[in-house]
Amino acid sequence: MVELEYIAGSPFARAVRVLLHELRMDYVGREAEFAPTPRQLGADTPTMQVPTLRDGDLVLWESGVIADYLMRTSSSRFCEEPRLATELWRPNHEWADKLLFGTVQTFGTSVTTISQLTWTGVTIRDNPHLRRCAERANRILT
Ligand SMILES: N[C@@H](CCC(=O)N[C@@H](CS)C(=O)NCC(=O)O)C(=O)O
Repeated sequence: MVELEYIAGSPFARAVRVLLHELRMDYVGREAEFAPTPRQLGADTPTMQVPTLRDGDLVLWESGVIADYLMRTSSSRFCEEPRLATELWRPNHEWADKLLFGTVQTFGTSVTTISQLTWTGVTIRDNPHLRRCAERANRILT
């Protein structure tokens, strides 16, 4: 069974958990219970981030790579209605799907940058880059 390391507030990990649910895949979730140090989070990966997926000896990080792997290796949901796409990008909508996916990832990066810096005492009020992140997140949503 695959194992997923995650934290509850991570939008990247949430996307992978939603996909695991949609694929009807059982998994062992390893949720960090307190704000861990970067060294503890994603300790087996170069990015030191979550989500991290383990499937036997295989360790994967980056939510998009994990999603791609799960969709290609799982067959559990593809005969059920409504059918799921079998790949991350629909063949006839490749560029639109890639743009949408990249934009959602950028939204996640913007909001997690704001929250992680806010936890360390740097707020949107103090910091022009965080204001830009907030503006970007807002624009993506509208
Ligand atoms: N591009 C990565 C982003 C993952 C990410 O930003 N994870 C955050 C949680 S939302 C994290 O692990 N932060 C801990 C840290 O940076 O130390 C992905 O898609 O998986």
